[in-house]
Amino acid sequence: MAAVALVVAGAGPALAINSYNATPAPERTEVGALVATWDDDDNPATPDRVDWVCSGTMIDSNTFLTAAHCTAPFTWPANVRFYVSLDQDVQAGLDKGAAEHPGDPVAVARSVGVEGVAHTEAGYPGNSADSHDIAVVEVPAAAMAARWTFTPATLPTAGLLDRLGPRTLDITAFVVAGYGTQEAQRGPGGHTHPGGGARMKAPESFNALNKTWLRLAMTAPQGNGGACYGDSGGPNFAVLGGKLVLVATTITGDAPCYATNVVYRTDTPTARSFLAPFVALP
Ligand SMILES: [Ca+2]
Ligand SMILES: [Ca+2]
Repeated sequence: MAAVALVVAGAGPALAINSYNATPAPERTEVGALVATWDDDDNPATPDRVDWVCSGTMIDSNTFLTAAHCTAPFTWPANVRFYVSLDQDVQAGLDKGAAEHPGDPVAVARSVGVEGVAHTEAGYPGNSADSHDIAVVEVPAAAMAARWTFTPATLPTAGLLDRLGPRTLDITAFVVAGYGTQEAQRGPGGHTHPGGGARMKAPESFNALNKTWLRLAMTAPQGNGGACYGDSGGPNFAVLGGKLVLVATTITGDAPCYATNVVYRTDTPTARSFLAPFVALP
């Protein structure tokens, strides 16, 4: 199992939300990209790298839900800075920003996003039963509202998926969203994101449920799509009573990521106790 952060992970899945059965998701105004600047060559004299690295979701006016493997301090150089962007096409914005602000990664990041402060669940990376792979980025509400109009996602009540149970989940529609891409093609001049960096969505269906994980089928023949690099931290919604409920966040999958999206539940005691200081839970 490989973590699916775009930059943090080394090798692994190769497909993406935008690879099959996926469509742009401009209506998912609450879904955003996690953008970072960091010293990627251990040389403070050269400019930091700037890129989108993960996905996430606004769960109230100032809290962006993402994955711990996207923010954990031990996975980053000490000078990392995080920004949240709710733009539809973050890659296009970064390309434009890079042209306008050469050698100034902070200005490039600010051209697409609002800077925030990451809070990573203290128990991450946990164990296979509970990875504690959840984090938030706290952003200034006024700056977010000045830049974007968005409706925060609805979180589940405690133990919602257990109460629904496999029979109901089997007939429930799921939607995954994120900015993920195929594995970045890196070269001496940087790298490219084939088709990635824009907000996409795809349908999924129920596969299995355990204490902290939900497994969602992303099999193409069934009409499903799925998640891959850069989709980490992004939302997996259950469609319940016609409304989208953010029941889990994208964490990992089976290489090469065409069968199952393995997502971390937001209705568990671990997730809820972590989120409680940041958001009013239902
Ligand atoms: Ca550097
Ligand atoms: Ca909040």
